Amino acid sequence: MLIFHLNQRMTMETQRVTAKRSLTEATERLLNKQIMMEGGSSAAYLSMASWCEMMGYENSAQFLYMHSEEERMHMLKLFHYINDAGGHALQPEITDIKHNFGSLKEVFEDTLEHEIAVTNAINELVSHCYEIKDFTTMNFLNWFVEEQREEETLARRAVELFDLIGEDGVGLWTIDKEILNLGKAAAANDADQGA
Ligand code: OFO
Repeated sequence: MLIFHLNQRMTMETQRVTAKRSLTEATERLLNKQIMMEGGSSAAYLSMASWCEMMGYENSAQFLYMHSEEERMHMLKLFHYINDAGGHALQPEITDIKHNFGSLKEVFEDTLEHEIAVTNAINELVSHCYEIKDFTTMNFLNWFVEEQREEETLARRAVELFDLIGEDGVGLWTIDKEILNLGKAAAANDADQGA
């Protein structure tokens, strides 16, 4: 019985490997690279959240824990797309996580830098799809294009708070509070748009 199941499974796997598909190997590779980036974002924000919590920046920690979950959701979106298109989504190995930060401002400057890098990577991916006329994947990636526009703006607004409010006196306390407000406003906006 076990042999029958194994044979059946092997037949299915062979069929899966040989089934025709429109997704090219190059696109699959690039999508897997993007999985690594989204997984890296999730891990980086989790590490930032932990540092903020440890330092007593409770609101920023909450914002970053939420953001880490969101990035994991982005990674899973790519997993399902690749597998549904006949490819194989690969769990990325994530290393080189930054655990310590010089200040709260540094956390959000790193976030902004990271979001800009992700936007550039998504744009590269879209441009590749356009060149090879893979409009199906390009259409799927449009969601990420829009998401990056919002996330880059959100990170920029967070960094701006430091100059706007100033860090002296109750400044840092206020910034910490306002950062969570920014996050909540963005989440409400996403919910309105059904994202
Ligand atoms: Fe995945 O949205 Fe930003 O990085």
